[in-house]
Amino acid sequence: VKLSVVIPCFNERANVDQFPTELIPELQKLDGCRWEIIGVDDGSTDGTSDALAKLPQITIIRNPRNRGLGAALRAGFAQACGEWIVALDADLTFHPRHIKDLIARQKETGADMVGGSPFLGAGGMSRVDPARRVPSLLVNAFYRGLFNRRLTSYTGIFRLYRASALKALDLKSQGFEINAEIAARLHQSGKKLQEVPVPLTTRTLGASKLNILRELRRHALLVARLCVTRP
Ligand SMILES: Nc1nc2c(ncn2[C@@H]2O[C@H](COP(=O)(O)OP(=O)(O)OP(=O)(O)O)[C@@H](O)[C@H]2O)c(=O)[nH]1
Ligand SMILES: [Mg+2]
Repeated sequence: VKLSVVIPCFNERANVDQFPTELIPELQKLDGCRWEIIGVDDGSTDGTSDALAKLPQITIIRNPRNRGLGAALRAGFAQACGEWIVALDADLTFHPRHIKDLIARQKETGADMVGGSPFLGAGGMSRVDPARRVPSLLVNAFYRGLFNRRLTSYTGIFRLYRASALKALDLKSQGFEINAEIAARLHQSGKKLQEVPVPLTTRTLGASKLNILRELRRHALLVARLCVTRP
């Protein structure tokens, strides 16, 4: 098996500098699994690409201009050659040590997607600012209603995907709503979705890229698209 770890990075130098101690050892511990890292540097101006270039097994996609998280993930997925794909935040708020939990659940269940959810059981959000936590709770509650509570987290990035199922989707999102689009489209096409509890912490290095009003608008447009078109 081969695993592609896709990491969107927009001005994340300080975090990427932690990857040799925080990410690489976790990948090396995965038994019998070959892996590659796809870093998508989306017009960073802080030397993110230079930090990515120091990593083993890395492919870097460099966008000269910032095109948003959705476009970055789509480019990363298209480049991935693994049979399995993990999407991971650059800011280490979901820790790479939990990649093995996603893989274990996939093996138990045969799922096409396994999400890491802070809303499930032992997951939890530690030290996450209420201004960040409340919109996330509301948006997820909305998607849960729309999709019969199949998942607890529709907006989280940290997931394992069967590459063939993910690549079959015609994804359109530009921003952070891409994670909800993927979960919704896999649900609509009858794929098997699973979750494991994973803690979400708050970023300690670098600045947030999230603009809540812009992303809420994008979620509203996504919901309209999901209701009108089917995969
Ligand atoms: N390639 C790319 N990555 C992005 C873009 N915006 C955000 N990201 C990355 O997506 C991930 C999530 O962004 P964050 O800024 O951490 O957003 P968040 O997790 O909702 O908010 P905080 O953790 O509170 O900052 C990080 O790895 C970012 O570097 C973008 O426009 N392009
Ligand atoms: Mg973050």
